[in-house]
Amino acid sequence: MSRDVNVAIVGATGAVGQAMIATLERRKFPYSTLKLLASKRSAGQEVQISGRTYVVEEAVPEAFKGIDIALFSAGGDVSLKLAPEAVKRGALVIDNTSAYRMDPEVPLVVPEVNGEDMFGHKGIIANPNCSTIQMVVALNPIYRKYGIKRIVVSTYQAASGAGQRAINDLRQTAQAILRGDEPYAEVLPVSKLSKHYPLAFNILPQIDVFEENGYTKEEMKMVNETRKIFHDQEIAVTPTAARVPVVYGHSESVYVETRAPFQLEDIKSLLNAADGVVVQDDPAQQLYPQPYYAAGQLEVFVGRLRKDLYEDNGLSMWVVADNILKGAAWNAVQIAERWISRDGVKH
Ligand code: NAP
Ligand code: 3JN
Repeated sequence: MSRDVNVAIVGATGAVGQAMIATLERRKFPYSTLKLLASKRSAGQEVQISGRTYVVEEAVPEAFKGIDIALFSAGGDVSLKLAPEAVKRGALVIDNTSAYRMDPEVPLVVPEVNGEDMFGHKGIIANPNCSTIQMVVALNPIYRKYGIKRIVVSTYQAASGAGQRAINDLRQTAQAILRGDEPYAEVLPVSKLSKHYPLAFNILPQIDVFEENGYTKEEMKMVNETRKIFHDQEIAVTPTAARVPVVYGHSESVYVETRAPFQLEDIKSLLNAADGVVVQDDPAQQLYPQPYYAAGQLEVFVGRLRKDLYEDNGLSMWVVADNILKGAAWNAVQIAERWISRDGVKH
């Protein structure tokens, strides 16, 4: 039995925070109060939501008094500092950063895949990385029936995954190149590094910083998060993450080796019946998922389904989703919806 809840959004002025506000409105989420929190810089800023004016407040511990659900997307440092403060004051925290994802005490949840895990939380529920979310939604029905031994995935990630500044960088480098000028890039591949490359008319095979093993942090998130969500440390994940000149919508080429043999038609039926999945797979009609059309949608789109030419248990597919919605804001709001519909707001 649910009742109206008091919700706070931390990082409300950011790309993900704005999408969280829009998603709460789109879903008619039953909040009785909504508190918008950001840094000191934005305190006092006014935001219009469904004809009402909200004033952004600074995110400080006292701001969580009386809050039932706090949606965090202001970066890992802010979550590490303020999520425990929100929990201490009785809030359920749904955290969009990587701060707590691999903490064994914190469930890492994609509702279509391991929704039940959320009910074991101790105050914080973590939202996975966007690239992991769309991949596991597409793989879940296959994993449940046939098991998965190995995944080889290449991502084609949109600029919006790196925030508003990266979107601006894509636009201004595209305009410069189209004018015939030398592009001046300021943000990507990683904004804290001094060396930047234009994303326009280009592909950057680096998302986040490199680790000692030669994989990037983004790639290792896909490895570790996938295993945690499926509760299966045996799955081998081989990722390559790249940034492409698309504004919204991550795409992934996914090759998977199942444990048991499968028929392709059965995989299509499973995906057609799966929660949160839309199959777009008709080569005769040139029908396949594309980020241009997935932008603004809540589902994960799957197509280009085909059996491997050499490996009997091998399957290839193309998976696309809106990285800011299913990859972040919608997954978080979906967790909040499940929480209030099953247990009310008490925890
Ligand atoms: P963004 O557009 O740069 O927004 C950052 C937000 O954080 C702004 O609202 C900013 O407020 C706020 N903020 C920054 N420092 C703060 C502080 N000290 N105290 C309180 N608020 C502070 O970034 P974004 O693209 O929305 O991403 C935000 C975070 O979400 C990322 O760092 C990441 O952890 C997470 N994220 C997750 C996924 C995913 O895959 N699930 C995808 C993208 C992002 P001001 O306006 O006041 O600066
Ligand atoms: O680059 C992308 O497409 C997704 C980026 C996600 C991101 C960006 C900055 C910090 C994350 C994340 O959610 O993994 C984080 C982080 O919290 O570590």
